[in-house]
Amino acid sequence: MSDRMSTATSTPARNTKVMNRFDLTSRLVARLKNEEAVIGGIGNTNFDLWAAGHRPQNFYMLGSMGLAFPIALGVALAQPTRRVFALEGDGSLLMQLGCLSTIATLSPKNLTMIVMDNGVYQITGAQPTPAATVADVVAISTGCGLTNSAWAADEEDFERLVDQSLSASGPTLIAVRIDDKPVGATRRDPVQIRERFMLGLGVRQAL
Ligand SMILES: Cc1ncc(C[n+]2csc(CCOP(=O)(O)OP(=O)(O)O)c2C)c(N)n1
Repeated sequence: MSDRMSTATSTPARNTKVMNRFDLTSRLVARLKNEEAVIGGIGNTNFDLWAAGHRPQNFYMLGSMGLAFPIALGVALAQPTRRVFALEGDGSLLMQLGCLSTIATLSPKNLTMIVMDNGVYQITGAQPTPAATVADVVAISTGCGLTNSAWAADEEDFERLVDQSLSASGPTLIAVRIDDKPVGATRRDPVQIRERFMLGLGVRQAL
């Protein structure tokens, strides 16, 4: 095996603390002022977003992996004065990598993406994802043209990167290593989730 190949099969270089998704989600929610949209992906990101305190501006993806960032891109482009956050699991992002180069190309500066990397498809039984061994989501994101991409070293660094993203000149991707502690559950009614979100974003009037 060549040096290059042996490098490619080593664990990604992530000098970061293993943190907790609910704690980080709660830290993010605590920093929100009011009108920010937050999109949670399938998997546990949307459960912890719900558990951190439901807001009308939250959207919880159900059913399809990897759509948190594409949905957030749409919201960010449609409402450029609104800050948009998106939370996605590593497994889901790896299934939908095409979105990263699209987001880099369109470059909405009001978009902050957070990758919750536990190295497993936790919700379906903790099968390992490629991020557990070979794939580094920050390296991939940077390679797709998202130059504001970084691993958060610890909780304080996470909060610093979130704050920094608010004044960045383009989209930001923050990756965090997390444990696989179990989480709660959202109420799973897709129509209700969509209607509530559209009301929350002011694009639909209450009946
Ligand atoms: C196209 C597709 N394949 C498989 C599934 C089944 N599935 C739902 S969530 C999930 C794992 C999600 O993993 P990750 O995004 O890393 O989040 P975590 O569960 O670790 O929070 C899988 C395999 C699905 N919903 N859609």
